Amino acid sequence: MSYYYTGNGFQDWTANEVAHVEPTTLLALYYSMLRIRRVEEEIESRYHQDHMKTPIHLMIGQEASSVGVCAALTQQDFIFSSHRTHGNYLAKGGDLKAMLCELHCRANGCVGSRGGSMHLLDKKVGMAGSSAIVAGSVPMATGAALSAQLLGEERVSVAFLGDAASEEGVVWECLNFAVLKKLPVLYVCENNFYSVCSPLSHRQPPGIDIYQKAAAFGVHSQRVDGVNVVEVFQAARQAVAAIRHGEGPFFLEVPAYRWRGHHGSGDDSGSGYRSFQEGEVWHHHCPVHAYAAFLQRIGILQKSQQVAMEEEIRREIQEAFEFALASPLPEAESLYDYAYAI
Ligand SMILES: Cc1ncc(C[n+]2csc(CCOP(=O)(O)OP(=O)(O)O)c2C)c(N)n1
Repeated sequence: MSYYYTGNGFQDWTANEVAHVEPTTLLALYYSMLRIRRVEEEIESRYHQDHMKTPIHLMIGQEASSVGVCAALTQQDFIFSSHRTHGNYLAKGGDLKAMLCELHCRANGCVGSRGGSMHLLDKKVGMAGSSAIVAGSVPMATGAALSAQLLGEERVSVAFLGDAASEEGVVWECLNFAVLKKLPVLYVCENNFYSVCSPLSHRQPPGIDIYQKAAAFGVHSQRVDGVNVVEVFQAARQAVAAIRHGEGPFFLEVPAYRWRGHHGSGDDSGSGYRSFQEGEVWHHHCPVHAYAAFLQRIGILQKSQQVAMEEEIRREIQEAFEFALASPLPEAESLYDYAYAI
């Protein structure tokens, strides 16, 4: 559905529109999106081998929200993710080896093999939690923001949530509380228009957008083009600056299409709930390739640089998979470690 696509298309951009973003940042945004795309493609291509002992939820097509938002944060800031974690974690500076070890259920995974893909956590880089309970990230981020405020710590907390999460009551309780207390929290709604196989139009009434509902709670709220990483970055940067300045919570709705099925590998379009034609509209606005073409047009990305980036990422991914597959499985005796009650 191109309904939410704002039509900004990179073709129409001029260099002026990115004048306030350093060229090094523009390149870093591209590198981070490309890395996430290639990592997920590799995970997908190997998934059928069954070495990864975890369900997976790919976010190919949705890279710009993770990358644009996390580029506006410091390492001390916290993010909380849903079940669709890979992009959020890697964009926040996550360790690819630790992530792949986690997906392969290895002892040196970032959650010691306890989490799998849906429960990545790595406090070193501010990946403070993720939850497969839809909307679970929202109370966690709100609580972390309250804690930072009470402790006088200068930290912004971010909750990534899906469009279906906005149908959970806890989201609105949290928004109300965050506005009341002026909490340092940013809510990022990655709206991909589907809850598993259920389209947004079957679940929410037309004419009232998610970001408008948030605005009705008194949250500073905005919708940005979710295939345009620079637009996401600039909106997140402004929001984070205002949050640090004490202006209270912000909400960004970031629409972008999920190119793959809800979980596992492959595209399930055509299975009855959405069509291949719908996806094709979005494929023309690929957040990674359209951005690369734009950067090349304005002379910031050279073809040779792009080739070198691809090669560096390819090597990193290959090494990380080799590392994960050679890593030890957890010891049976460690089964009850971290268990609070047995
Ligand atoms: C509280 C709760 N209800 C239902 C589910 C089952 N479930 C898992 S993912 C999902 C869809 C989530 O959609 P959304 O929040 O839009 O995120 P997306 O998968 O599109 O990224 C559902 C309903 C769940 N995990 N938790």
